[in-house]
Amino acid sequence: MKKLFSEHLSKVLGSVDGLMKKYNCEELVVYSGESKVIYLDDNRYPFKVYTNFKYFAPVLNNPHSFIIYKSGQKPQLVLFQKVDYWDSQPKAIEGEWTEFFDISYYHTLDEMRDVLSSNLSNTCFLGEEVSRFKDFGFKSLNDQRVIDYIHFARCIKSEYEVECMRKANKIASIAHKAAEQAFLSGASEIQTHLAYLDSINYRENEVPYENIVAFDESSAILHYIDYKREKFDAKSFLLDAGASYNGYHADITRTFVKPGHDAFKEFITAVDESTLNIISKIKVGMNYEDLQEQMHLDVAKTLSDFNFMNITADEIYEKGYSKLFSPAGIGHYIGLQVHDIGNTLLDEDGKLIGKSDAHPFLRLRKDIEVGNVFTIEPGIYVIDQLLKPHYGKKEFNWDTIDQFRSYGGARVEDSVYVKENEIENLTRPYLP
Ligand SMILES: [Mn+2]
Repeated sequence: MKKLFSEHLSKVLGSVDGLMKKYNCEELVVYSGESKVIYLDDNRYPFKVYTNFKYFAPVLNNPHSFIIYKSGQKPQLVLFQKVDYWDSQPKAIEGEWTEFFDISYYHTLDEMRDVLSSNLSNTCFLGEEVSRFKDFGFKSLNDQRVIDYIHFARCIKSEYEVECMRKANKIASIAHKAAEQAFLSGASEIQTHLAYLDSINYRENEVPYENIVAFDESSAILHYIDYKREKFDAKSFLLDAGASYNGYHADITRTFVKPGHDAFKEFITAVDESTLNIISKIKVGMNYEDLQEQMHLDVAKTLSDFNFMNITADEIYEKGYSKLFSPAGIGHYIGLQVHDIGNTLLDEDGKLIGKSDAHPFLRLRKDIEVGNVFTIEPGIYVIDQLLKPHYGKKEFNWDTIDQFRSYGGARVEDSVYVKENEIENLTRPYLP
């Protein structure tokens, strides 16, 4: 891992060298961020480190800290460590990666200005809380061109980053299995959620996004997080939940059903086969939006195979009816952010790709490149808000749709890594 990290850091610093040359800046300062106070309260929201800060180093829980880098020099990591008796005192930072940084500490916010260079007129600043820094004399605060340059570079993952995501998938797979067992043994939605956290010793704010723990018809609510407290005899369970390693995320969805519901079990299998089918179509250089079309071809076929409609799969696809049952995007970049950044950038100069007219919810529609990591997550749901305008139409088999409504829907989501001659599935080694 140390060698991988060293290569990763060289890649990161290499792209920073490029942007500093291009935008005439001699030094880059990246600020980790601050924990926010609830309005007119003295409680704080959980601290979330600035993603471009953790791109340099796996330091996740140190607000008020800095990465300072000058081209060709060893990067500095300046960590803030408050000394007081109210909070547990931070420990010295550890890890084999630490030797690649000059690490120092400071202890009161009054010292903050002094830990930075005395002259910042050629220093670009990146990070939140720009108001604190507005009188420091930086060359620029969050210059969009600098941000774009880094975000574009982040689309191509280093081997270190991929290894972190493999580990995140492994952790999430343990929790997925625990949640499946909780569901099968009759737990409520919230108990199933807690079983997920418990199995990997996570507190609630450590999951990379709020777990979607949806039983029965709630599975049709795409971002369902209103876990029911009461137990009931649920039939199906859609779990969309992740985990993290060194700040890199996993995002996995599986759908389960209790024994005795053979038709829905086969339906889940069809969605699962679609996930693997779409992954098998991935080629370097193709546009990601083509995978969205492949999903709709698969959805149309499944809707036809399971008698949701009285017309052929081709007609379902041509008429756009698959979008009623599958209204979401096929996936997204993943990395330091669950929906990783850089998805709209066509180049390092910040040229943007707009939204798709055909698929406005699709987050990613760039050409697929070696080094990308993204999710593939087809799903089919019975969403009455979308079906309502079509109620009564003879092309739809409403009896079948009524039967499936109580299961909500099914989604199966893996993450993949695009290599030169192979598409590596980062999820399947750990979870069927
Ligand atoms: Mn996802």
